[in-house]
Amino acid sequence: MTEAAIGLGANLGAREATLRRGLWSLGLPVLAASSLYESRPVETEIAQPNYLNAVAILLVPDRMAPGELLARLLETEAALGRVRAPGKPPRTLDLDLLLFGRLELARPRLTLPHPGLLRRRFVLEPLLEVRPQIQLPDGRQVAPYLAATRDQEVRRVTGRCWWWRTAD
Ligand code: PH2
Ligand code: MG
Ligand code: MG
Repeated sequence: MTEAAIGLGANLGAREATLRRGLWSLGLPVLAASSLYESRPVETEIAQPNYLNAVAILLVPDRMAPGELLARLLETEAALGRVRAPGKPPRTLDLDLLLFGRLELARPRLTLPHPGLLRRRFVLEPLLEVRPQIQLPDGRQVAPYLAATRDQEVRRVTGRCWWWRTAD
């Protein structure tokens, strides 16, 4: 079994409900899910609504390769209404593969660790909430990188039980 970290994001529609449905739809054991965090969109030219983000740690069976997990993330995004377009437009659901055990990979469609991981506070805060001691595949601790993202405002808006509700 491998532990994978995924980033979840939504800034269109019923954001929290879509994140919850997305996480459940993956059909993999969830070892931990962070609180939900709200932030303004970063790294995009297009004016758009605030994001809700979270990070989840999934338990991936040995028979599932990282490319298969990525395919499942993309299928789930599509099933929940994601329309792909250039320029990082707003989205109902974005599921990003951040870490897959201690694997390092540089393929055209999949880079591990996720290239944006260390510079995005909306990823670092929730990741460190659920795995405060997490390391990169090369052994570096992730926690010290949080300080450099101080200028990005990220607000924790729920506790950690948001994904465990049955209301929707
Ligand atoms: N995702 C992006 C671009 N910008 N900004 C925030 N705050 N949260 C996101 O999830 C996000 C973003 C592209 O995936
Ligand atoms: Mg993303
Ligand atoms: Mg994505």
